[in-house]
Amino acid sequence: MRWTEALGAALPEANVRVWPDVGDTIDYAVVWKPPSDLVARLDGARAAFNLGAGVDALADLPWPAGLPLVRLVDAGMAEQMAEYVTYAVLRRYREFEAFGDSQRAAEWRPRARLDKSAFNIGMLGLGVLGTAVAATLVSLGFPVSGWSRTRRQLAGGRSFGGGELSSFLATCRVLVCLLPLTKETSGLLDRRTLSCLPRGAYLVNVARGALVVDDDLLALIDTGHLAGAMLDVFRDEPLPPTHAFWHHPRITVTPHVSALTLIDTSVAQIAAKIRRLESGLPIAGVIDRRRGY
Ligand code: NDP
Ligand code: OXD
Repeated sequence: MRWTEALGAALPEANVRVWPDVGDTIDYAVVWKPPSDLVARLDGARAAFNLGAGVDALADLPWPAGLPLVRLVDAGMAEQMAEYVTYAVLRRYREFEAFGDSQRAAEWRPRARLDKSAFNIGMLGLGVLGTAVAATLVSLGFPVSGWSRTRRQLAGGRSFGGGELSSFLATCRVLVCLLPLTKETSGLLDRRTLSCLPRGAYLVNVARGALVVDDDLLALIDTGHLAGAMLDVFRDEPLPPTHAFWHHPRITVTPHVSALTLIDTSVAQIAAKIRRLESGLPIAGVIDRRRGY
């Protein structure tokens, strides 16, 4: 198994075991959607490492009090996210969907250039990934604004804090969602909030499906308030074959691939953190269980 081999190679002194054959003592756990039986065995462990940036699947499990839960920090995902979102934004800004419609009708229809200075991209979430994506879009000349719990510095863009969501949304021609899924953010993108976007706005969701209320999104696209959406994440994954998103002409679906967990980079990050913990040093990426991310 690639993960076990990579961990063994990065930590030759470690005894790497695969659940459920993990013996009686676990010092460190490396998990993705762990079963509660495993979590219940972690009394005495020194840390649990999640094989992803999002930790929503760790909520509501019986973690020992005080056990540090550690997420991946970038680990090669920021570059992938920037690629995916740049594609979505350029496709919208350069109107490739409209050219596709023209091609299907065999119509030669040049379109005037859109005013880039008025084509604002809004980042919901200005963390590790949101900030990296914003920087790429700024480098392409797009005006970018961002919303986060606490107001962040956004180089070349305007930043909004928690209570300013509707003012932030009103600025976005494209809204890119890179928020963690928590009790506070679940269902955040519903009819009320999505209606704060200007008419013709476009949604890119690369965070978690449950941030969006599916029926509200569909209704707002069907009434023409929103132009469409590019969705990489869904409430149920795989997206059920009968779901309306699959066949909607203004929705693009990808199968949770916007930023894949890269084995070697992730293992290197985890191994480096284990070494720091063993030396009594602090590490980045320990989640705040109360906040949920
Ligand atoms: P970070 O923890 O670095 O950033 C989270 C951002 O969201 C922060 O800016 C934070 O605000 C903001 N935020 C959190 N809660 C709220 C809230 N209630 N109101 C306003 N802002 C809030 O996470 P990452 O950037 O590393 O990752 C973001 C998410 O992307 C992950 O949680 C995961 O779900 C998703 N993801 C998806 C992948 C995919 O393949 N589709 C791959 C990787 C990640 P503040 O700065 O104030 O703390
Ligand atoms: C992640 C993911 O959170 O892959 O890292 O979705």
